[in-house]
Amino acid sequence: MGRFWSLLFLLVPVLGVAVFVFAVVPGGVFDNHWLPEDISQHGKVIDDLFMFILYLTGVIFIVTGALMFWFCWKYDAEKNPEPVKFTHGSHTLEIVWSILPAAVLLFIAVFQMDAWADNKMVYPTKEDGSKKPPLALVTGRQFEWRIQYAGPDEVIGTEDDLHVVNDLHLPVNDEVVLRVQSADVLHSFFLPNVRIKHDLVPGMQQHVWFQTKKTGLYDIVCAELCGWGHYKMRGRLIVESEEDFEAWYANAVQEQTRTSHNVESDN
Ligand SMILES: [Cu+2]
Repeated sequence: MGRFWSLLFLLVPVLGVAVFVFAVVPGGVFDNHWLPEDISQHGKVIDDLFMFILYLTGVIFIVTGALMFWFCWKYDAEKNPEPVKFTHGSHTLEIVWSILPAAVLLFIAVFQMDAWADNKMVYPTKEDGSKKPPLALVTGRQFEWRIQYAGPDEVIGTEDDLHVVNDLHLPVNDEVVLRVQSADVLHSFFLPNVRIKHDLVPGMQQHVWFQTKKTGLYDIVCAELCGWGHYKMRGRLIVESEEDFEAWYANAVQEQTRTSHNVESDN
């Protein structure tokens, strides 16, 4: 019976690695079902860190799985009639397996510092050195994304703001700052293709910034279970050329003015 359990244990690392391989092989069962396409300037740094940690933990996972299999196989009770001798532990071993993971974690902490500082600490500035104002305010609420563009005066909350729901249009290649907030519960503003994921905490005004490098239609996802309708909290990120963005913006402003005039005349 011990042999059966040994082989079952061996299945864990074998299947784990197989699933990973299937996921990365293009044209395979899952057809490159791994990280979504990266369309941001800073994405490579994040992906490299991710892969580094994946390979590191992957090696430990395989070695641990193989060792567990080997011990189960070798010390099967049916094949080893001699009873086990228990010891009260080994100080040396305990020190080694405490220091090794601590050193690895410390290494990762130091290794990722530059990536964190470059992408999260250095707030974008204008040419004159002043802080770049947010292009729009994104509000997560049960269960949609409210987007409010600051407009020509670059101030959010004024008359010239443009209000949109679920569709975030952005100009490509521009460094974009967004102010993000929640109107009710915890949400997480997730742009998978831009490698941005930011928790929205009620009562907090926060900023995210990034620079895209490719036009196209991408997803906005909520990455925090926020209630019964969480699944439908899906928006669209439309990255377009400067001209297309300007054209869309002018058109949307016109549309907004027209509908608000209709509402006024209805009253
Ligand atoms: Cu949600």
